Amino acid sequence: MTQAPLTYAPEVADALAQGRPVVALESTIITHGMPWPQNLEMAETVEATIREGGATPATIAVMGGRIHVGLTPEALRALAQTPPAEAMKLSRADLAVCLATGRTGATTVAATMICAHLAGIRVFATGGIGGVHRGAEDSFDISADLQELAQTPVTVVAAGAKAILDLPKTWEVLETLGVPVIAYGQDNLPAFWSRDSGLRAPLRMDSPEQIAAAADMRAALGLRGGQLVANPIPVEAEIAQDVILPVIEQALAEAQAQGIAAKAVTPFLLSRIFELTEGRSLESNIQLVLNNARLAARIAAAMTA
Ligand code: PSU
Ligand code: MN
Repeated sequence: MTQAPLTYAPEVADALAQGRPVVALESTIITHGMPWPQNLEMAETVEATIREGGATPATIAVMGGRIHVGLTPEALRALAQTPPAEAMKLSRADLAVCLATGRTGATTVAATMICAHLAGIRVFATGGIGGVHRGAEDSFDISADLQELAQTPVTVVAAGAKAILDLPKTWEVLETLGVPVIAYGQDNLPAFWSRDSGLRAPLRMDSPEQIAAAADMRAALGLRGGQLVANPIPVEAEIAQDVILPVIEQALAEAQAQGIAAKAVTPFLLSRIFELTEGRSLESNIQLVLNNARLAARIAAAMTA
């Protein structure tokens, strides 16, 4: 039988063998979510932030028929310089095909959760998860990230779902799927670039220890799936809802007029919002990822304590 083709960076293998905290990181945000060279700067700073938090970073990507769990500085740079058209955007549906054909692939939230779980990593930090797209009643475009949260036992730290989505529908689907959506340190759900979506969170927790204990309890109860920790962007980095919402509306209208569909939707919207805000959305996006990395490192430490 074919074995899962995992290649560990030496520091990740050591940390896992010694029971030290490890935080997984995705790579689609590098290849399809941010432009060069800010994508590399973000990826390097996120790794450094996790190290400062006392955990080992494991950025996950597919290269040469192997799942790489932790990338060398050279591999990280090469990935950041790969044009979006040359890297597959991998979710549950395409992971095995990418591996079997030896192509280069960047892992979304869903694929990163699968790989992290195979590698024995229980915590993962990202920017924002995918979710139910606006107009999903016609397009049926619902990110596979939601199904993955329902079945793979990894705690995902994000700044909510990306505000380009239909947020109320996204939270409804997660509730239906039995995924705990936990706002960190506040009563309302954050909305990616803004701290407050105006929507009340189904659950709230105020410490990494509680979040780690809830993950252990799910396992003890035999419940499948992970947890979503919705961590609000730092105040100084947020873009107010009344500023970002019209920009999102304009980007969505352009996507529709140009017939952008399927996997191209999220990358198109993110890059148009970046242009329309003259880079401000990207700076906020980077700051919220760093903030999520800090919290994820603390949760990983609590899970190994
Ligand atoms: N978070 C970001 N930027 C991104 C993403 C997350 O700050 O680009 C990526 C993640 O990999 C997520 C994906 O899984 O966008 C969702 O894509 P889709 O809507 O096509 O499922
Ligand atoms: Mn989609």
